[in-house]
Amino acid sequence: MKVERYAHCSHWGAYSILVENNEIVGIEPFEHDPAPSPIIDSVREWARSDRRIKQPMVRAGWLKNRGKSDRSARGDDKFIPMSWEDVTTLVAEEIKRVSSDHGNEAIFAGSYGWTSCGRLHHAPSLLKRMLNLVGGYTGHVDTYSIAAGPTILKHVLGEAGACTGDASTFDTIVEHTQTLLVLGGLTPRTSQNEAGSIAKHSLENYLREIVAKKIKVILVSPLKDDLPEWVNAEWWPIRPNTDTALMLGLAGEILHSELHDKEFLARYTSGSEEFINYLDGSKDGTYKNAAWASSITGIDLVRIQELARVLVSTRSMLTLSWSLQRAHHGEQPYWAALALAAMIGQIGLPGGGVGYGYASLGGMGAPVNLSKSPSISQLKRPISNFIPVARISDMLLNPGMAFTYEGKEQTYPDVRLVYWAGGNPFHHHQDLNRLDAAWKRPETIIVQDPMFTPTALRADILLPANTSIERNDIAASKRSDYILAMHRAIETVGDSKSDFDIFDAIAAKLGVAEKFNEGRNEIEWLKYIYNETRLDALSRHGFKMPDFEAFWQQGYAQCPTRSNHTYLKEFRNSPETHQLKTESGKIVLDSPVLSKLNYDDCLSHPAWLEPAEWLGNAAPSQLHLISNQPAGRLHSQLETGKASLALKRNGREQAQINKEDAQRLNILDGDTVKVWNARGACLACATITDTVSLGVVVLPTGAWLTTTAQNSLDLAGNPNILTLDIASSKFSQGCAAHTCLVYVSPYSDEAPAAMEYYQELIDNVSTV
Ligand SMILES: Nc1nc2c(c(=O)[nH]1)N[C@H]1C(S)=C(S)[C@@H](COP(=O)(O)OP(=O)(O)OC[C@H]3O[C@@H](n4cnc5c(=O)[nH]c(N)nc54)[C@H](O)[C@@H]3O)O[C@H]1N2
Ligand SMILES: Nc1nc2c(c(=O)[nH]1)N[C@H]1C(S)=C(S)[C@@H](COP(=O)(O)OP(=O)(O)OC[C@H]3O[C@@H](n4cnc5c(=O)[nH]c(N)nc54)[C@H](O)[C@@H]3O)O[C@H]1N2
Ligand SMILES: [Mo]
Repeated sequence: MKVERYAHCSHWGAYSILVENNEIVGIEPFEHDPAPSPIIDSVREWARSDRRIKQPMVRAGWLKNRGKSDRSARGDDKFIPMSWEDVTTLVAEEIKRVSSDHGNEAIFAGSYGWTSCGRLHHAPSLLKRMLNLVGGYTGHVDTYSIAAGPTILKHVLGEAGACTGDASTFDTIVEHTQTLLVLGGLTPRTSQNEAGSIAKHSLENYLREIVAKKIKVILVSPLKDDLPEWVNAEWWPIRPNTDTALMLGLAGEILHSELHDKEFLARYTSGSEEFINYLDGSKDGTYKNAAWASSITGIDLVRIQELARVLVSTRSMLTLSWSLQRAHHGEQPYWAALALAAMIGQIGLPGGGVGYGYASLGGMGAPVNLSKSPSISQLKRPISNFIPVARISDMLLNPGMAFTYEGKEQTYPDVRLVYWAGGNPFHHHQDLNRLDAAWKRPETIIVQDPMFTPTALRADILLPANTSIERNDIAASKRSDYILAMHRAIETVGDSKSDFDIFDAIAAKLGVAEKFNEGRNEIEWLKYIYNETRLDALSRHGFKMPDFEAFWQQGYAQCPTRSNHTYLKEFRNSPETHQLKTESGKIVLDSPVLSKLNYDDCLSHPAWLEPAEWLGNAAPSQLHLISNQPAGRLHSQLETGKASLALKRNGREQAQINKEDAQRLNILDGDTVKVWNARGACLACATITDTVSLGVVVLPTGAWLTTTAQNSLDLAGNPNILTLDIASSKFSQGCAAHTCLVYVSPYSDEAPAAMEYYQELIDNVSTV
């Protein structure tokens, strides 16, 4: 049998799949990728996983009573196999019933999740497209990745671009920056992935240039390996969630030494007087100086004083990871960094100022793609109901309750039908025991996913989508310079179908198939969306991309990009003609709008506000939990793939803990530990290290929630059984996952193996 090669791509990069007799026999990285991600080797797992949903199924109790079923049985009831013909009829009837009895706002299709990187079979977009043809749905705003950050930046910079890929590019930093203050990290761990694909993983090359140029790098993070060791950064282990105090302390020191750029503040900012009144203590009696910052952050006072001088006397750049705003009061570090950069006065100069999210995704800081990203339209939504994405449990538990977002009052709809396609809320949401209770509320839950995820286990109707390697698609991202072909490499697994075909079949039952598919099949759609991008590149940028056939055969095409970009350069050159879209047309350091709103959790200026849970209010044996992104997988995807398994110990996730804390808590390296608090508990394997700061435990996300029936102890190590489900603030309502205290103790009881136990959970609900 001949080995065939298929060009393919995922969020973690491009690769070729080698196939012999419908079996994947090898994976080869994309030839132009300087640092391919090991996650590509996990891809073959999709084809042969025991965790695939092999056919459409409906929960027995739901089938009997439909919308009036006993919802507490979700997760325990057996599933009954069903044909595609019958199951799509059921789904269409349910959509029609809920829409006519309760209105379309009772259908929740916010359906957050990363799904596949393909732009045609993009499950959440196709779900919205289908529902928009029959009256719409309740959707969501923002993402779990970023909510507090972009919400405050929109308000104080007039746009969120500085944290979504439009900040100054790395090439200008490498060339001009002398001091690089990294808050959070710049790590290949997170830059492996990019939403929609990444062809060239370039972070490492930029970091090598930073080292070669002898740029001074300071890493402020609870984790030393948030920067590769060879960068030789100075590591400042900070108490989690206290970066705002550090930056205000730096600003206060600069003010005290009269080193602040008064001209910059006057010409380019509004509200600097009020902000300075806060810094120097005129407002609240506390000078925000190095001593004050040191007492909150745990960072040495002299270091802070010295850095304040270095930031103003050299070309300095501040970078903040997205993680900093995924926290209670997550607006504050982003706004405080902007205010500090304004005091320094280098915003808009090459290599100076502040940027957000570098390396949080692989394309952040890389040249920006200028062409239109290929996509299938979601069409126009007839209704406008929405929730902030991370308020899903709040919505399900409190129909009709009021909430605020960006200063405006809204209400939670009374949702009866939840349709989730391409996301895994029992991975991504906080306080999963609370979500589990909220999840019992809706009358019907439909889940469309290739895998029997913890969310799928808790569904009424299961629609098995196939994976990207079983269909044709196109990958593209506005932060990547290539469009990549995703060739179908193997036959579809079991009775699964492509997302497009599933929605097309339901659309037919709803009587809107022609509008849904516009008469195009898969390959015709791919040609159509590719050509839109190609024409756009030519007409707007004079950039020639190959025709579809040439692109499809070669497997990739380059797009026009912009490099050497300095954020706010035009504004700096001419603030009058390049006014920002803010209340003042300038950078806002004190906001009359926020002042009027009078929130206690987002004041009119950047401010240090204690988070709900942090080391400053912890009991002596409590630790701050950092649930960061897993190195060996994308979220919960491919948890049993090669790259993910390589980082588990004894079949569980590793909880990294400082050796002094471990000693104090009687924990030995390799011990099974219970990580717990009042919200929940999970098991993990302790890894003892000195690269995690004191008082901190690191447990990455993505282990599949594997709870035992007896005590709902999660055997796998999913940190979201522990995290706090509160909003970042009333202003942004974002996810606050990085604000969480826990206890860690040795666990000596007998504990089942996590992955085997998960398989039992699947078997328990399957009749076949
Ligand atoms: N504690 C804590 N929690 C967090 C975070 C944190 O830092 N700490 N981070 C948050 C962040 S930033 C994010 S983005 C979220 C991520 O949360 P999610 O995006 O929900 O996580 P994924 O595991 O990527 O889920 C994608 C789902 O899509 C399915 N899928 C893959 N391909 C296809 C397909 O072709 N079709 C269909 N229909 N489905 C497909 C996968 O099997 C998987 O179940 O997690 C958030 N949760
Ligand atoms: N391998 C892999 N890469 C991924 C993903 C994945 O699942 N796997 N997910 C992708 C997604 S969707 C997103 S949104 C991005 C997220 O990108 P990030 O938000 O940048 O990633 P995190 O891993 O959550 O956090 C990065 C580091 O921030 C530090 N940190 C946490 N809290 C604080 C704090 O209060 N102060 C300071 N100074 N540091 C803190 C932690 O030490 C942590 O390791 O990652 C993307 N990249
Ligand atoms: Mo994310």
